[in-house]
Amino acid sequence: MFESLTEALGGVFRKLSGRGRLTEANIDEGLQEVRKALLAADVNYKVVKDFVDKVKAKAVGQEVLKSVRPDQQFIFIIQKELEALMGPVDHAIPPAQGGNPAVLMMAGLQGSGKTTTTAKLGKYLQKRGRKPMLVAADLIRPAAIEQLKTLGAANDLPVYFETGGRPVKICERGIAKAKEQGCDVVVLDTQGRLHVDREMMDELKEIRDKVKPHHVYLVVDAMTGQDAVKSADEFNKLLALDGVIMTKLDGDARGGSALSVKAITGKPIKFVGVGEKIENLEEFHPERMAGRILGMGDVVSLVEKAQEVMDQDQARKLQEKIRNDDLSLDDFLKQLQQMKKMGPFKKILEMLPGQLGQMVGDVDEDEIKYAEAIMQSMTPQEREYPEILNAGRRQRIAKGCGRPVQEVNSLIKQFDEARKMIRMMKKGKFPPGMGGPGGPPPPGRRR
Ligand SMILES: Nc1nc2c(ncn2[C@@H]2O[C@H](COP(=O)(O)OP(=O)(O)OP(=O)(O)O)[C@@H](O)[C@H]2O)c(=O)[nH]1
Ligand SMILES: [Mg+2]
Repeated sequence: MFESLTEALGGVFRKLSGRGRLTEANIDEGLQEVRKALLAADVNYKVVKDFVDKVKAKAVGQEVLKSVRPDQQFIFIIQKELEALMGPVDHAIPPAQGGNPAVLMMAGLQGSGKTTTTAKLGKYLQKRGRKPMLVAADLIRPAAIEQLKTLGAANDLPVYFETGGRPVKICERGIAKAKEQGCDVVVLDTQGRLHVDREMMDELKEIRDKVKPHHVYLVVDAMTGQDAVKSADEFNKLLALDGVIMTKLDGDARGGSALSVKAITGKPIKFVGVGEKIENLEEFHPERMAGRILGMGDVVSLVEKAQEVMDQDQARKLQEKIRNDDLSLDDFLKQLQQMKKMGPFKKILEMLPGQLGQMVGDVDEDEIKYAEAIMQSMTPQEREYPEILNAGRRQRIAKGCGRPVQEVNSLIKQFDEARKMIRMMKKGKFPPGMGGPGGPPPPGRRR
């Protein structure tokens, strides 16, 4: 997602970086490329035109600062405009009032991800101390109720359902039930059709008018590209949406729809779905997304993710060990296992800023699995004191995990090197390219 856009923009910036200053001519040339890159990423053409005009107006009127390179200046303007294009976003979910739960209504076309997102949002809220109740109000698709019940049961989320009847009544009774049980937020799952049609819209409007949800969210599938934007516009006109939840951003969608939704509908993306699992729902932050598009990485999300899965206690112990210089292979293994909880490595690395992300960009998931297997074939003593790993022990480990002994050797070597690097960093000597106090700045790929 966004890789080709990032690549293309990187090319534009590299070209500009050789110029002395921003002139109208080189701005035009750069913008021409930006325009092409955005269109290729499937951004709506009207949005592209507007965007380019705005960037140009800002860039041309810009005081040329001596200390700032033209490419940096250009990137800064584009970053700010990208943020403005997608934001601002308020993720707040209203609180319960006078014992009445907040009500969130989902709407969207068939297969966009409403039911999955209903459960994800329930989990998201539960993690933040809310007491959600999910309501199965899709009476059209035969398996819809079962699907939500299963998701609820697997994730400790109560689900209100009836086997037949009118969705609007089911929603009303579901909300009453939620109130009775002390739930403070209700998420309504509704039916979806292949296209925006009269019957679906009448039903959704009826629910909206009678139930008066605090927020109506449209769930759209990023993979459907500009169609997602078009349907968002139609839904918005009929339902007056509060926000959009874009799903399947983990797929190979080009991402243009994420850049177009707000400009076309006036409603921001509030959350994004990044996988099929219940925890794969993230708040949408335009400034982070803009950073990611520009190849500067989404370090903030990465840190948040790490904090969510890392065992704080273990992290503290690890810091302690690094300080005392007694890092063992056991710590290495634990670290690897914690990292694995953050999700596929490829996804993690995508969030790192340009150069760093590319440097480690081709990690093989299998290699990581093998490394884990090798370390698990060691005895606790061997992991604690890697020095004792002689040839005989290495042979045994290789047999134990079914990997060639060379692989065992290279893992031990890597560990040694990591240890050396940590020692160097502790002494204030940073390895090339990693910056560090007083050292040269990292050779940014894009800036
Ligand atoms: N990869 C990926 N798959 C998703 C995501 N969100 C939903 N899905 C998948 O998309 C498919 C459809 O999701 P549903 O939640 O059933 O969609 P729906 O909108 O309720 O569909 P209908 O009830 O038929 O209208 C399922 O296979 C989900 O697992 C996402 O963010 N990433
Ligand atoms: Mg559904």
